[in-house]
Amino acid sequence: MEKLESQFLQDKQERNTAMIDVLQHLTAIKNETTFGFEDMRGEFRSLFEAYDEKVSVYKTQVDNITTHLATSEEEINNRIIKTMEELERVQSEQEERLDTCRSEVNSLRTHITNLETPIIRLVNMSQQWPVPPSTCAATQVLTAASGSIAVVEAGKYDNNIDCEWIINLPAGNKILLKWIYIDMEIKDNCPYDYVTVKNLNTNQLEYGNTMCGPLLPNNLLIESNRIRIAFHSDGSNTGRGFELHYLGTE
Ligand SMILES: [Ca+2]
Repeated sequence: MEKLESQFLQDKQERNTAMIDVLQHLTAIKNETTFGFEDMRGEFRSLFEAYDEKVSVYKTQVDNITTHLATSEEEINNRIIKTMEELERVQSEQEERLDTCRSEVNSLRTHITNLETPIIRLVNMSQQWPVPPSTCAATQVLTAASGSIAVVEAGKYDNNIDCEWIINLPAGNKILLKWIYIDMEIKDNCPYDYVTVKNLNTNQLEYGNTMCGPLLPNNLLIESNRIRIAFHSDGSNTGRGFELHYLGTE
């Protein structure tokens, strides 16, 4: 009986010891696990904080880029609008210039056409001129629509002569002059022998001055129905004088 009791007590003690061991072991596991959780928590917290910081940086960058893009878009739009306005202005200017050029070309064309017809008629008439020229006399008034004027028909003119031809056509006519030849004593400003053409409506000298020498004056359409052609020679040196054809044109 004593032996059984002793055996029972020994077993009980051994069980207690084993239980204490198990409890200690469990406590150690619990402690380790707790520490582990705390470490993990700390790590997660750091990770979240770093993540938040990065997100904040990215967000700022995205905001900057968005603002920049909006500004750039506005600038680009403004530039496009300005460029379009400039293009429209240039186009408008060019159209205006083109209109002016067209108008000038048209008026020039009209002017040429107006001049062309009487010149062609006069050239045709000159080629088969039937009328002998009116030669030098004190004063001759010519009212025919066309005619020929010469100081002399042939040879040389005399010294000390003055002659004038007044061409008097109906109002509204213009007078076209075509020079055939000119040959008279030459000197600067033509003080000795000379011919002049005066517009009797304006009292202005056509060609600007007296003419002499051998240089053929340009053909001229005078905007007047009345002109005076005058010739003068001094006391020495003569020539063939001049010949011209005239044509009245409306
Ligand atoms: Ca002379």
